[in-house]
Amino acid sequence: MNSPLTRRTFLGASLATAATAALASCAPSTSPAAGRVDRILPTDPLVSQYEDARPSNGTTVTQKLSAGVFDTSVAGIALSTWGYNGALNGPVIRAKTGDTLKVPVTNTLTESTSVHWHGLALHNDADGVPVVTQPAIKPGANFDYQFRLNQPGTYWYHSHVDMQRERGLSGALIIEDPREPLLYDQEWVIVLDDWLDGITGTPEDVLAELSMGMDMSGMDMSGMDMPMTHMLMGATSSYLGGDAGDVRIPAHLFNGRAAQDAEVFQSRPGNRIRLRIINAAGDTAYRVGVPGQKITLTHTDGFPVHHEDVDAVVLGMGERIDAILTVQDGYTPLLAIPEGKDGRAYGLISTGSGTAPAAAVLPSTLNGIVTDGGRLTADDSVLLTSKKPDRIHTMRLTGSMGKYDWSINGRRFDMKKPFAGAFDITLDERVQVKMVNDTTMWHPMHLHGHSFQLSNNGARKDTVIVRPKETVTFEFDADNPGQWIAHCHNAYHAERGMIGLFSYVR
Ligand SMILES: [Cu+2]
Repeated sequence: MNSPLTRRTFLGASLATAATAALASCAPSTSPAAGRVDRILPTDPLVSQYEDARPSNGTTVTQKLSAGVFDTSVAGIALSTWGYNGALNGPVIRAKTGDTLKVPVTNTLTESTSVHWHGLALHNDADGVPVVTQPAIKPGANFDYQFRLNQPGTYWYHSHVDMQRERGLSGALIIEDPREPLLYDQEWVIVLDDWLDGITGTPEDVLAELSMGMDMSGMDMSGMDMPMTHMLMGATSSYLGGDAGDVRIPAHLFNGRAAQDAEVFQSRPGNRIRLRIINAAGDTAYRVGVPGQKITLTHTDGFPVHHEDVDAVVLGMGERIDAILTVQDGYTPLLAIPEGKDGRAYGLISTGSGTAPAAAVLPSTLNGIVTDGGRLTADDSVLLTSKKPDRIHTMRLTGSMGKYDWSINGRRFDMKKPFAGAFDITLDERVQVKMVNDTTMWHPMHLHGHSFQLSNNGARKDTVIVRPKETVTFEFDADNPGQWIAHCHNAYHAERGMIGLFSYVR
Protein backbone atom coordinates (compact mmCIF):
# COMPACT_ATOMS: atom_id res chain seq x y z
CA MET A 1 0.00 0.00 0.00
CA ASN A 2 2.85 2.34 -0.70
CA SER A 3 2.16 3.64 -4.19
CA PRO A 4 3.95 6.95 -3.68
CA LEU A 5 1.20 9.21 -4.90
CA THR A 6 2.09 12.87 -5.05
CA ARG A 7 0.04 15.64 -3.51
CA ARG A 8 -1.34 16.31 -6.98
CA THR A 9 -2.59 12.77 -7.54
CA PHE A 10 -3.87 12.68 -3.95
CA LEU A 11 -5.92 15.82 -4.57
CA GLY A 12 -6.79 14.51 -8.02
CA ALA A 13 -8.35 11.45 -6.41
CA SER A 14 -10.56 13.58 -4.24
CA LEU A 15 -11.51 15.84 -7.16
CA ALA A 16 -12.40 12.81 -9.24
CA THR A 17 -14.57 11.61 -6.38
CA ALA A 18 -16.22 15.00 -6.18
CA ALA A 19 -16.82 15.00 -9.94
CA THR A 20 -18.36 11.54 -9.84
CA ALA A 21 -20.46 12.60 -6.89
CA ALA A 22 -21.58 15.76 -8.72
CA LEU A 23 -22.76 13.63 -11.66
CA ALA A 24 -24.47 11.27 -9.28
CA SER A 25 -26.32 14.17 -7.69
CA CYS A 26 -28.20 14.74 -10.96
CA ALA A 27 -29.70 11.27 -10.68
CA PRO A 28 -32.22 10.22 -8.04
CA SER A 29 -30.40 9.52 -4.80
CA THR A 30 -30.24 5.83 -4.02
CA SER A 31 -27.79 5.95 -1.15
CA PRO A 32 -26.85 8.39 1.58
CA ALA A 33 -23.40 8.65 -0.08
CA ALA A 34 -24.87 10.07 -3.26
CA GLY A 35 -24.53 13.81 -3.74
CA ARG A 36 -21.52 16.05 -3.53
CA VAL A 37 -19.14 15.16 -0.74
CA ASP A 38 -16.90 17.88 0.68
CA ARG A 39 -14.19 15.94 2.48
CA ILE A 40 -11.91 17.57 5.05
CA LEU A 41 -8.51 16.59 3.66
CA PRO A 42 -5.25 16.56 5.67
CA THR A 43 -4.27 19.80 3.91
CA ASP A 44 -7.46 21.56 5.06
CA PRO A 45 -6.81 24.72 7.13
CA LEU A 46 -9.17 23.28 9.74
CA VAL A 47 -6.60 20.55 10.50
CA SER A 48 -3.92 23.08 11.46
CA GLN A 49 -6.48 25.21 13.33
CA TYR A 50 -7.28 22.22 15.54
CA GLU A 51 -3.57 21.58 16.07
CA ASP A 52 -2.98 25.21 17.08
CA ALA A 53 -5.79 24.88 19.65
CA ARG A 54 -4.05 21.96 21.42
CA PRO A 55 -2.31 22.97 24.66
CA SER A 56 1.41 23.63 24.37
CA ASN A 57 4.03 24.23 27.07
CA GLY A 58 6.52 25.65 24.57
CA THR A 59 8.98 22.71 24.88
CA THR A 60 10.03 20.80 21.78
CA VAL A 61 11.50 17.30 22.10
CA THR A 62 13.49 16.21 19.05
CA GLN A 63 14.35 12.64 18.06
CA LYS A 64 15.91 11.88 14.70
CA LEU A 65 14.97 8.65 12.97
CA SER A 66 16.89 7.16 10.10
CA ALA A 67 15.16 4.28 8.32
CA GLY A 68 17.76 1.97 6.85
CA VAL A 69 19.34 -1.45 6.38
CA PHE A 70 21.59 -2.87 9.11
CA ASP A 71 23.18 -6.13 10.21
CA THR A 72 22.24 -7.78 13.48
CA SER A 73 21.63 -11.18 14.98
CA VAL A 74 18.35 -12.65 16.18
CA ALA A 75 18.24 -15.89 18.19
CA GLY A 76 21.93 -16.42 17.35
CA ILE A 77 21.36 -16.05 13.60
CA ALA A 78 23.22 -13.30 11.75
CA LEU A 79 20.93 -11.42 9.40
CA SER A 80 20.40 -8.16 7.60
CA THR A 81 17.14 -6.27 8.11
CA TRP A 82 15.60 -2.80 8.20
CA GLY A 83 15.16 -0.59 11.24
CA TYR A 84 15.41 2.88 12.73
CA ASN A 85 18.87 4.13 13.72
CA GLY A 86 20.44 0.73 13.08
CA ALA A 87 18.66 -1.28 15.78
CA LEU A 88 15.96 -3.97 15.99
CA ASN A 89 13.78 -1.66 18.08
CA GLY A 90 13.80 2.04 17.30
CA PRO A 91 14.80 4.40 20.13
CA VAL A 92 12.31 4.73 22.99
CA ILE A 93 10.96 8.25 22.50
CA ARG A 94 10.00 9.99 25.75
CA ALA A 95 8.21 13.30 26.15
CA LYS A 96 5.50 14.88 28.30
CA THR A 97 1.96 16.01 27.58
CA GLY A 98 2.08 19.59 26.35
CA ASP A 99 5.42 19.03 24.63
CA THR A 100 5.81 19.27 20.89
CA LEU A 101 7.48 16.22 19.40
CA LYS A 102 9.68 16.82 16.38
CA VAL A 103 10.98 13.83 14.46
CA PRO A 104 13.15 14.47 11.40
CA VAL A 105 13.03 11.23 9.37
CA THR A 106 15.69 10.28 6.85
CA ASN A 107 14.90 7.50 4.43
CA THR A 108 18.05 5.59 3.45
CA LEU A 109 16.03 2.60 2.22
CA THR A 110 15.66 1.81 -1.48
CA GLU A 111 11.87 2.15 -1.20
CA SER A 112 9.45 4.74 0.16
CA THR A 113 8.50 4.80 3.81
CA SER A 114 6.44 6.70 6.41
CA VAL A 115 6.00 6.81 10.18
CA HIS A 116 2.64 6.31 11.92
CA TRP A 117 2.20 7.38 15.57
CA HIS A 118 0.02 4.58 16.84
CA GLY A 119 -2.69 5.71 19.27
CA LEU A 120 -2.10 9.44 19.09
CA ALA A 121 -4.88 11.93 18.39
CA LEU A 122 -2.59 14.19 16.39
CA HIS A 123 -3.10 16.40 13.38
CA ASN A 124 -4.12 14.43 10.34
CA ASP A 125 -1.20 15.28 8.05
CA ALA A 126 1.25 13.78 10.59
CA ASP A 127 -0.58 10.42 10.80
CA GLY A 128 1.85 8.77 8.38
CA VAL A 129 -0.52 6.88 6.07
CA PRO A 130 0.72 7.26 2.48
CA VAL A 131 -1.88 8.45 -0.03
CA VAL A 132 -4.47 9.05 2.71
CA THR A 133 -2.56 11.59 4.85
CA GLN A 134 0.75 12.29 3.09
CA PRO A 135 2.87 11.27 0.11
CA ALA A 136 5.27 8.50 1.15
CA ILE A 137 8.84 9.58 1.95
CA LYS A 138 10.88 8.64 -1.11
CA PRO A 139 14.27 6.89 -0.97
CA GLY A 140 16.94 9.42 -0.03
CA ALA A 141 14.35 11.97 1.06
CA ASN A 142 13.68 13.58 4.45
CA PHE A 143 10.43 14.40 6.17
CA ASP A 144 9.83 16.21 9.47
CA TYR A 145 7.00 15.06 11.67
CA GLN A 146 6.00 17.65 14.26
CA PHE A 147 2.95 17.56 16.53
CA ARG A 148 1.73 18.40 20.01
CA LEU A 149 1.26 15.67 22.57
CA ASN A 150 -2.06 15.95 24.36
CA GLN A 151 -2.58 12.62 26.09
CA PRO A 152 -0.18 10.73 28.39
CA GLY A 153 0.37 7.01 27.98
CA THR A 154 2.13 4.11 26.30
CA TYR A 155 2.17 4.43 22.53
CA TRP A 156 4.42 3.34 19.68
CA TYR A 157 5.46 4.31 16.20
CA HIS A 158 5.98 2.25 13.08
CA SER A 159 6.20 2.38 9.33
CA HIS A 160 2.83 2.33 7.59
CA VAL A 161 4.16 1.16 4.22
CA ASP A 162 3.65 -2.39 2.97
CA MET A 163 5.22 -4.99 5.28
CA GLN A 164 8.00 -2.69 6.61
CA ARG A 165 6.69 -2.89 10.18
CA GLU A 166 7.42 -6.65 10.06
CA ARG A 167 11.08 -5.85 9.81
CA GLY A 168 12.44 -3.62 12.57
CA LEU A 169 10.74 -0.36 11.65
CA SER A 170 8.97 0.28 14.95
CA GLY A 171 9.68 1.68 18.42
CA ALA A 172 8.08 2.73 21.71
CA LEU A 173 6.70 6.23 22.35
CA ILE A 174 6.11 7.08 26.02
CA ILE A 175 4.22 10.23 26.89
CA GLU A 176 4.67 11.02 30.56
CA ASP A 177 2.04 12.74 32.68
CA PRO A 178 3.46 15.79 34.50
CA ARG A 179 0.86 15.02 37.20
CA GLU A 180 1.31 11.24 37.24
CA PRO A 181 -1.13 9.77 39.79
CA LEU A 182 0.36 6.26 39.80
CA LEU A 183 3.03 5.45 42.41
CA TYR A 184 5.95 3.25 41.36
CA ASP A 185 9.70 2.92 41.87
CA GLN A 186 10.89 1.86 38.42
CA GLU A 187 9.48 1.69 34.93
CA TRP A 188 10.29 -0.71 32.10
CA VAL A 189 9.20 -0.65 28.49
CA ILE A 190 8.64 -4.09 26.98
CA VAL A 191 8.25 -4.47 23.22
CA LEU A 192 7.08 -7.90 22.07
CA ASP A 193 7.54 -9.01 18.48
CA ASP A 194 7.20 -12.09 16.29
CA TRP A 195 10.30 -12.25 14.14
CA LEU A 196 10.96 -14.12 10.94
CA ASP A 197 12.80 -11.74 8.59
CA GLY A 198 16.14 -13.27 7.62
CA ILE A 199 15.38 -16.56 9.40
CA THR A 200 12.59 -18.31 7.49
CA GLY A 201 12.20 -15.71 4.74
CA THR A 202 11.05 -12.13 4.36
CA PRO A 203 7.64 -10.71 5.31
CA GLU A 204 7.00 -10.36 1.55
CA ASP A 205 7.66 -14.08 1.08
CA VAL A 206 5.11 -14.81 3.79
CA LEU A 207 2.55 -12.45 2.28
CA ALA A 208 3.02 -14.01 -1.16
CA GLU A 209 2.44 -17.51 0.20
CA LEU A 210 -0.58 -16.52 2.30
CA SER A 211 -2.06 -14.57 -0.61
CA MET A 212 -2.39 -17.81 -2.59
CA GLY A 213 -5.03 -18.75 -0.02
CA MET A 214 -5.74 -22.23 1.20
CA ASP A 215 -8.86 -22.90 -0.85
CA MET A 216 -7.49 -25.69 -3.04
CA SER A 217 -10.84 -27.48 -3.47
CA GLY A 218 -11.06 -26.94 -7.22
CA MET A 219 -7.44 -27.74 -7.96
CA ASP A 220 -5.91 -30.93 -9.22
CA MET A 221 -3.35 -31.60 -6.53
CA SER A 222 -2.04 -34.87 -7.99
CA GLY A 223 1.68 -34.83 -8.33
CA MET A 224 1.86 -31.26 -7.08
CA ASP A 225 4.48 -30.24 -4.63
CA MET A 226 2.77 -27.84 -2.23
CA PRO A 227 5.43 -26.31 -0.05
CA MET A 228 3.91 -24.50 2.91
CA THR A 229 6.88 -22.76 4.39
CA HIS A 230 5.20 -19.97 6.28
CA MET A 231 1.50 -20.71 6.67
CA LEU A 232 0.71 -22.10 10.09
CA MET A 233 -2.17 -24.56 10.35
CA GLY A 234 -3.86 -25.47 13.60
CA ALA A 235 -2.72 -22.55 15.76
CA THR A 236 -5.61 -22.49 18.22
CA SER A 237 -6.46 -20.27 21.18
CA SER A 238 -9.72 -20.78 23.03
CA TYR A 239 -9.15 -17.33 24.52
CA LEU A 240 -9.24 -15.79 21.04
CA GLY A 241 -12.17 -17.93 19.92
CA GLY A 242 -10.34 -20.42 17.69
CA ASP A 243 -7.76 -19.81 14.98
CA ALA A 244 -4.96 -17.85 16.68
CA GLY A 245 -2.75 -16.89 13.75
CA ASP A 246 -1.67 -17.62 10.20
CA VAL A 247 2.11 -17.48 10.29
CA ARG A 248 4.85 -19.78 11.53
CA ILE A 249 7.18 -17.72 13.74
CA PRO A 250 10.77 -18.87 14.39
CA ALA A 251 11.60 -16.29 17.10
CA HIS A 252 9.52 -14.43 19.66
CA LEU A 253 11.32 -11.34 20.88
CA PHE A 254 11.23 -9.46 24.18
CA ASN A 255 12.90 -6.09 23.59
CA GLY A 256 14.62 -7.48 20.52
CA ARG A 257 15.98 -10.56 22.31
CA ALA A 258 15.04 -14.20 21.88
CA ALA A 259 14.63 -16.49 24.93
CA GLN A 260 18.24 -17.79 24.91
CA ASP A 261 19.47 -14.21 25.30
CA ALA A 262 16.86 -12.94 27.78
CA GLU A 263 17.11 -9.41 29.11
CA VAL A 264 17.78 -9.11 32.87
CA PHE A 265 16.25 -6.17 34.75
CA GLN A 266 17.89 -5.16 38.03
CA SER A 267 15.65 -4.32 40.95
CA ARG A 268 15.14 -4.67 44.70
CA PRO A 269 12.66 -6.76 46.68
CA GLY A 270 9.42 -4.84 47.27
CA ASN A 271 9.96 -2.38 44.42
CA ARG A 272 6.84 -1.47 42.47
CA ILE A 273 7.56 -1.65 38.76
CA ARG A 274 5.44 -0.04 36.07
CA LEU A 275 5.49 -2.28 33.03
CA ARG A 276 4.65 -0.64 29.72
CA ILE A 277 3.97 -3.57 27.41
CA ILE A 278 3.59 -3.12 23.64
CA ASN A 279 2.64 -5.86 21.22
CA ALA A 280 4.49 -4.90 18.02
CA ALA A 281 3.95 -8.30 16.37
CA GLY A 282 2.45 -8.89 12.93
CA ASP A 283 0.47 -12.08 13.51
CA THR A 284 0.82 -13.07 17.18
CA ALA A 285 -1.13 -12.27 20.34
CA TYR A 286 0.91 -12.62 23.53
CA ARG A 287 -0.21 -13.75 26.98
CA VAL A 288 1.94 -11.93 29.52
CA GLY A 289 2.38 -12.65 33.20
CA VAL A 290 4.60 -13.74 36.07
CA PRO A 291 4.10 -17.39 37.12
CA GLY A 292 2.61 -17.61 40.62
CA GLN A 293 2.26 -13.86 41.03
CA LYS A 294 -0.49 -11.36 40.23
CA ILE A 295 0.09 -8.19 38.23
CA THR A 296 -2.20 -5.15 38.52
CA LEU A 297 -3.47 -3.77 35.22
CA THR A 298 -3.68 0.03 35.26
CA HIS A 299 -3.93 1.25 31.64
CA THR A 300 -4.71 0.00 28.19
CA ASP A 301 -3.75 1.85 25.01
CA GLY A 302 -2.56 4.78 27.12
CA PHE A 303 -5.79 5.35 29.07
CA PRO A 304 -6.37 4.44 32.74
CA VAL A 305 -8.74 1.61 33.68
CA HIS A 306 -10.22 0.40 36.95
CA HIS A 307 -7.32 -1.59 38.37
CA GLU A 308 -7.54 -5.36 38.07
CA ASP A 309 -5.29 -8.01 39.62
CA VAL A 310 -4.73 -10.81 37.13
CA ASP A 311 -2.53 -13.83 36.51
CA ALA A 312 -2.02 -12.88 32.88
CA VAL A 313 -3.12 -10.41 30.22
CA VAL A 314 -3.50 -11.04 26.47
CA LEU A 315 -2.40 -8.37 24.02
CA GLY A 316 -3.45 -8.40 20.39
CA MET A 317 -1.15 -6.85 17.80
CA GLY A 318 -0.98 -3.08 18.33
CA GLU A 319 -2.42 -3.15 21.87
CA ARG A 320 -0.61 -1.83 24.94
CA ILE A 321 -1.02 -2.63 28.62
CA ASP A 322 0.45 -0.87 31.64
CA ALA A 323 0.70 -2.99 34.79
CA ILE A 324 2.23 -2.77 38.25
CA LEU A 325 4.36 -5.63 39.51
CA THR A 326 5.86 -5.93 43.00
CA VAL A 327 9.33 -7.47 42.87
CA GLN A 328 10.07 -10.56 44.94
CA ASP A 329 13.55 -11.60 46.07
CA GLY A 330 15.67 -13.63 43.63
CA TYR A 331 14.93 -14.13 39.94
CA THR A 332 11.44 -13.50 38.58
CA PRO A 333 10.57 -14.48 35.01
CA LEU A 334 8.27 -12.17 33.07
CA LEU A 335 6.78 -14.44 30.43
CA ALA A 336 5.21 -13.60 27.07
CA ILE A 337 3.63 -16.72 25.61
CA PRO A 338 2.33 -16.60 22.02
CA GLU A 339 -1.37 -17.57 21.86
CA GLY A 340 -1.72 -20.83 19.98
CA LYS A 341 1.89 -20.95 18.79
CA ASP A 342 5.10 -22.61 19.94
CA GLY A 343 7.91 -20.81 21.68
CA ARG A 344 7.96 -17.88 24.05
CA ALA A 345 9.71 -14.68 24.92
CA TYR A 346 10.70 -13.57 28.38
CA GLY A 347 12.73 -11.24 30.51
CA LEU A 348 14.13 -11.82 33.99
CA ILE A 349 13.98 -9.58 37.03
CA SER A 350 16.96 -10.00 39.35
CA THR A 351 17.40 -8.65 42.88
CA GLY A 352 20.99 -9.88 42.95
CA SER A 353 20.39 -13.13 44.85
CA GLY A 354 19.86 -16.70 43.64
CA THR A 355 20.57 -18.02 40.17
CA ALA A 356 18.77 -17.39 36.90
CA PRO A 357 16.31 -20.17 36.01
CA ALA A 358 17.05 -22.14 32.86
CA ALA A 359 14.54 -21.66 30.05
CA ALA A 360 13.63 -25.36 30.25
CA VAL A 361 12.26 -25.07 33.78
CA LEU A 362 10.00 -22.10 33.09
CA PRO A 363 6.26 -22.80 32.73
CA SER A 364 4.93 -22.98 29.18
CA THR A 365 1.43 -21.77 30.11
CA LEU A 366 -0.13 -18.95 32.11
CA ASN A 367 -3.59 -19.65 33.52
CA GLY A 368 -5.92 -18.43 36.27
CA ILE A 369 -7.46 -14.99 35.91
CA VAL A 370 -6.74 -13.95 32.32
CA THR A 371 -8.12 -10.87 30.60
CA ASP A 372 -7.37 -8.36 27.85
CA GLY A 373 -7.68 -4.61 27.40
CA GLY A 374 -11.06 -4.95 25.70
CA ARG A 375 -12.53 -6.50 28.86
CA LEU A 376 -11.36 -3.78 31.24
CA THR A 377 -13.46 -0.76 32.22
CA ALA A 378 -12.47 2.88 31.89
CA ASP A 379 -11.33 4.87 34.88
CA ASP A 380 -14.04 7.44 35.68
CA SER A 381 -11.64 10.27 34.80
CA VAL A 382 -11.56 9.28 31.11
CA LEU A 383 -15.18 8.24 30.51
CA LEU A 384 -16.82 9.94 27.56
CA THR A 385 -19.76 12.13 28.57
CA SER A 386 -23.09 10.35 28.31
CA LYS A 387 -24.63 11.20 24.94
CA LYS A 388 -26.87 9.61 22.33
CA PRO A 389 -24.95 8.72 19.16
CA ASP A 390 -25.48 11.15 16.29
CA ARG A 391 -24.35 8.59 13.75
CA ILE A 392 -24.08 4.82 13.68
CA HIS A 393 -21.76 2.90 11.35
CA THR A 394 -21.56 -0.85 10.96
CA MET A 395 -18.20 -2.30 9.96
CA ARG A 396 -18.49 -5.94 9.01
CA LEU A 397 -15.16 -7.73 9.16
CA THR A 398 -15.15 -9.98 6.12
CA GLY A 399 -12.97 -12.36 4.11
CA SER A 400 -11.45 -15.75 4.77
CA MET A 401 -8.33 -17.86 4.84
CA GLY A 402 -9.62 -19.57 1.68
CA LYS A 403 -8.86 -16.64 -0.60
CA TYR A 404 -6.97 -14.59 1.99
CA ASP A 405 -9.22 -11.73 0.88
CA TRP A 406 -9.57 -9.85 4.20
CA SER A 407 -11.88 -6.87 3.84
CA ILE A 408 -14.37 -4.47 5.47
CA ASN A 409 -18.02 -4.75 4.43
CA GLY A 410 -16.82 -7.05 1.63
CA ARG A 411 -14.56 -4.34 0.17
CA ARG A 412 -10.80 -4.65 0.07
CA PHE A 413 -9.22 -1.21 0.56
CA ASP A 414 -7.89 0.24 -2.67
CA MET A 415 -5.32 3.03 -2.36
CA LYS A 416 -6.34 4.20 -5.83
CA LYS A 417 -9.89 4.80 -4.54
CA PRO A 418 -9.34 5.63 -0.87
CA PHE A 419 -12.82 7.13 -0.40
CA ALA A 420 -14.76 4.21 -1.84
CA GLY A 421 -16.94 2.76 0.89
CA ALA A 422 -15.81 5.45 3.35
CA PHE A 423 -17.55 5.86 6.69
CA ASP A 424 -18.51 9.54 6.55
CA ILE A 425 -18.65 11.51 9.80
CA THR A 426 -18.95 15.20 10.63
CA LEU A 427 -17.27 17.27 13.31
CA ASP A 428 -18.65 17.17 16.85
CA GLU A 429 -20.72 14.07 16.29
CA ARG A 430 -20.80 11.19 18.74
CA VAL A 431 -20.08 8.27 16.44
CA GLN A 432 -21.08 4.72 17.32
CA VAL A 433 -19.36 1.88 15.48
CA LYS A 434 -20.53 -1.71 15.51
CA MET A 435 -17.75 -4.04 14.45
CA VAL A 436 -19.37 -7.28 13.38
CA ASN A 437 -16.91 -10.10 12.82
CA ASP A 438 -18.33 -12.29 10.04
CA THR A 439 -15.10 -14.26 9.75
CA THR A 440 -13.87 -17.37 11.54
CA MET A 441 -10.85 -15.58 12.93
CA TRP A 442 -10.16 -12.86 15.51
CA HIS A 443 -8.93 -9.43 14.41
CA PRO A 444 -7.21 -6.69 16.46
CA MET A 445 -9.00 -3.64 15.03
CA HIS A 446 -7.25 -0.26 15.23
CA LEU A 447 -8.68 3.25 14.68
CA HIS A 448 -6.32 6.09 13.79
CA GLY A 449 -6.46 9.58 15.33
CA HIS A 450 -9.01 8.88 18.09
CA SER A 451 -9.48 6.98 21.30
CA PHE A 452 -12.82 5.18 21.39
CA GLN A 453 -14.73 3.88 24.37
CA LEU A 454 -16.07 0.35 24.38
CA SER A 455 -19.77 -0.05 25.19
CA ASN A 456 -21.04 -0.19 28.80
CA ASN A 457 -18.34 2.13 30.15
CA GLY A 458 -15.65 -0.15 28.76
CA ALA A 459 -12.04 0.87 28.32
CA ARG A 460 -10.83 3.79 26.24
CA LYS A 461 -8.79 2.18 23.48
CA ASP A 462 -7.51 2.50 19.94
CA THR A 463 -7.01 -1.22 19.24
CA VAL A 464 -9.42 -3.96 20.29
CA ILE A 465 -9.68 -7.71 19.88
CA VAL A 466 -12.80 -8.75 17.93
CA ARG A 467 -13.37 -12.50 18.19
CA PRO A 468 -14.97 -14.68 15.49
CA LYS A 469 -18.71 -14.03 15.10
CA GLU A 470 -18.54 -11.40 17.86
CA THR A 471 -19.87 -7.83 17.65
CA VAL A 472 -17.85 -5.15 19.44
CA THR A 473 -19.51 -1.74 19.82
CA PHE A 474 -17.64 1.43 20.61
CA GLU A 475 -18.16 5.17 20.46
CA PHE A 476 -15.92 8.12 19.86
CA ASP A 477 -16.23 11.87 19.55
CA ALA A 478 -15.52 13.23 16.09
CA ASP A 479 -13.15 15.92 17.34
CA ASN A 480 -10.12 15.51 15.05
CA PRO A 481 -10.84 16.55 11.46
CA GLY A 482 -9.25 14.71 8.55
CA GLN A 483 -9.12 11.28 6.95
CA TRP A 484 -8.45 8.39 9.31
CA ILE A 485 -8.16 4.73 8.50
CA ALA A 486 -9.37 1.90 10.71
CA HIS A 487 -7.85 -1.48 10.07
CA CYS A 488 -6.89 -4.90 11.29
CA HIS A 489 -3.49 -4.82 13.00
CA ASN A 490 -2.65 -8.26 11.73
CA ALA A 491 -0.04 -6.97 9.25
CA TYR A 492 -0.95 -9.58 6.64
CA HIS A 493 -4.71 -9.00 6.91
CA ALA A 494 -4.26 -5.23 6.55
CA GLU A 495 -1.96 -5.63 3.58
CA ARG A 496 -4.56 -7.81 1.85
CA GLY A 497 -7.20 -5.10 2.27
CA MET A 498 -8.81 -5.17 5.73
CA ILE A 499 -8.84 -1.38 5.97
CA GLY A 500 -11.69 1.12 6.14
CA LEU A 501 -11.70 4.92 6.14
CA PHE A 502 -13.43 7.27 8.58
CA SER A 503 -13.81 10.41 6.51
CA TYR A 504 -14.70 13.80 7.96
CA VAL A 505 -17.08 15.61 5.61
CA ARG A 506 -18.63 19.04 5.80
CU1 LIG B 1 -7.38 -9.41 10.87
